[in-house]
Amino acid sequence: MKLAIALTTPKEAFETSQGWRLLKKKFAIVSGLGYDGIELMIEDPSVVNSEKLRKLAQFYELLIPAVGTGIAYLQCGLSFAHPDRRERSAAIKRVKDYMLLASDLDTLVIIGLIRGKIGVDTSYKKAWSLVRNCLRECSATAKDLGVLMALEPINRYETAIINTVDEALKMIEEVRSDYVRIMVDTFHMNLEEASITEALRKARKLLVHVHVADSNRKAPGMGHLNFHEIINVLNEIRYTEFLSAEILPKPNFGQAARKTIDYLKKLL
Ligand code: LER
Ligand code: MN
Repeated sequence: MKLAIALTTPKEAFETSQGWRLLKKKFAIVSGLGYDGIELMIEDPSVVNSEKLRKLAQFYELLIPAVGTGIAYLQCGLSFAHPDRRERSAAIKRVKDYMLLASDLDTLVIIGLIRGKIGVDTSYKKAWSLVRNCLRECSATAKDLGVLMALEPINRYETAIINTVDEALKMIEEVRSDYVRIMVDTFHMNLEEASITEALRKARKLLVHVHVADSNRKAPGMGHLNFHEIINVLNEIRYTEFLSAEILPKPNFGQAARKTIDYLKKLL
């Protein structure tokens, strides 16, 4: 398994030279600590110069295992479950833009919070079908570009649509595309799964990415999750992709990144 850390990139990182300098500093920290990759949470992929970003990653010998899309929901309200068709089209357009960027960077696109929440006047069934239809539409582009989408179960306090691996597998079965796979996040699993190890075994065939965070969203080792057991099961199911730390930058990004790699390296 390879290790990465997720980095939230502000828009300025791609729009101003000062922002780009700060981004470079983060790449230098992550590379210096010995990580294999850096996952990038990006608000608007259309402002990113993918060639420049690819070269930056290459310079620091970092892979980009995934592009995170949640900020497009948090900052711009873009969502697959939006009751308004035009809003859903905007979310689909944004995900297609993410896929274009992902194709240039040779990476996958996370479908996490961007699927949205159930609207006040929408039933669970309706929201489910809205998300399914949007995923179907996006999967045609995913196929054309050869880019995978990684559907992430998220805990109930952030969305009611797809909280568990079982629900993600059901959605993927209904979408019927080889380009929609599953990823998990240990923080969400801790809140939603009856057994984290059994859920990982169920996800095995379609598992393409793993977010790691402890029970409190802090660096692994700072809460009460059993990472020894989690890594054992990931080895058992022959998962060889990334463990990507999506953690609170506490007390700061550099120290949280150091704690994570020090802790996980001993378990790998
Ligand atoms: C949000 O809690 C999360 O885990 C993100 O990866 C979803 O976009
Ligand atoms: Mn996550």
